[in-house]
Amino acid sequence: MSNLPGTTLIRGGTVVTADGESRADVLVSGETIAAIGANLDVPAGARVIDAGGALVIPGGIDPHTHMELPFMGTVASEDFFTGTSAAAAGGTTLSLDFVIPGNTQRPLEAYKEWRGWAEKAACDYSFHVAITSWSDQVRDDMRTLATEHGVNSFKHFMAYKNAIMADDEILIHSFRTARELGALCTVHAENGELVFALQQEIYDRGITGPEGHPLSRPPEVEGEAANRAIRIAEVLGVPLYVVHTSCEDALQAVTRARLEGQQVFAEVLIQHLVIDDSVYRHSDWDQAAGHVMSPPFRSKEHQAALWRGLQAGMLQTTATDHCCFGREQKRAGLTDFRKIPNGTSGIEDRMAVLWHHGVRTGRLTPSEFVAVTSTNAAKIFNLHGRKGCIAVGADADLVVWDPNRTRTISAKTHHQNIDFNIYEGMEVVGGPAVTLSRGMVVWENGELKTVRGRGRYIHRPCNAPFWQAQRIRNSNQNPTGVQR
Ligand code: URQ
Ligand code: ZN
Ligand code: ZN
Repeated sequence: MSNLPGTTLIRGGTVVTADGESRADVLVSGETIAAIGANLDVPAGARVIDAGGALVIPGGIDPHTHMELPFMGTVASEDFFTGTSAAAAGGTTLSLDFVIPGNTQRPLEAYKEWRGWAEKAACDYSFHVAITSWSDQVRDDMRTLATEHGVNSFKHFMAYKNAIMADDEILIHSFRTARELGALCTVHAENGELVFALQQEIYDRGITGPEGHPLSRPPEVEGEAANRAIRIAEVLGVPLYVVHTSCEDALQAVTRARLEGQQVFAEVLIQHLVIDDSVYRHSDWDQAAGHVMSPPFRSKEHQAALWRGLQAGMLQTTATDHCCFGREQKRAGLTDFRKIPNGTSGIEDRMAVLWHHGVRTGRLTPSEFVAVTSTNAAKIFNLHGRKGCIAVGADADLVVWDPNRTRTISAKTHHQNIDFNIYEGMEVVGGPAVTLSRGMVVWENGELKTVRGRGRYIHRPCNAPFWQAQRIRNSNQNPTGVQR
């Protein structure tokens, strides 16, 4: 049976959106949704997918991935084809990845380089662009990227000193330019100077193994940076998105700001919800090192706070920070934890793990699941209407979600290009029976049907209506007093 886009009727399912559930059929014509309704007629020649007993949800959006990232002396093992294919196997049809300029590289040059790498993608993708230095040229490149290349979000790593770290001066220049462009600022919130100092202190005390990693990045280090970025964004009047919020310290900073009416959005990684810091005390070095990522895994108390934050709407999106470094790559830090490449996988498991630990436990409703795995990210990054929804005219990124599909997660059977899986052995109930990417079946009956290069770069316009509610709290930023 051809899986190329044509006319497909997904029949008998329960359509679940961020706003509710309804028994409805979904008709796909070519790459877009053509009709939604009960008992739709089957057009001549249409392919029929029987979704009886299953849910029909929007394709997942992972707002935080790093395919083939050059980092810490190596390159992430997952590339844009294998990574977006593994995403489809898990129900994710759009990845927001990161362009991260090298030390002397212009943002625009880096962007063009990453666009080249991503041409092999199997499903759609887009790019946040990191600002890792400052000059008039960087400012000009931000303007070009925002006005000509559909980049509406700029990333700032407040950690990784002597590498890609942005100090306060860079934050201020970049945030001001983002405000002028109507773009969103995002941050990796850890105090990079503190991390650097603590790493040195811990190493000098003779702690060289992976257990040193979380010791050098305690929650206070993240909480300080999150609050600092939030305050800078408040004073400069720009919307802010905090990536991988991993602890209560950072969550409290986000919550305070949101309750004050500031436009701060925040993301949580699935792995931070279900894996705790005991992994760093594993007797097997490879097991412990395989979990080295930043911010690190935290105690169960922080996990409970993150679940509350997700349920309360203080955390709006779930992501994976999919950044794969296999066993041999991690062993670069065999005698010095500071040299273990930071990153873990997860793009294939994100939605099933959240369904199992979120919906099946009653923490989240199916609609909230759709909101935090797809719709909210579409709204925040100004894609809604085309992505992250089930609506006539939207891209036919759809998942027939089988709430009873069971799987035991393992590196032996996953589709991710890495010899390690942080969820190894976890049994999950709930998963994609069928995934469609712009109308084409890319995953069905446990089989990948992706086509190399069929993924498209998705432009994201600035000035998202979702951000316009931003109250400019500092009057000198808005002398006319006019609400923008
Ligand atoms: O910091 C990030 O988001 C990238 C470099 C992935 N690595 C990680 O440990 N999170
Ligand atoms: Zn990060
Ligand atoms: Zn990341």
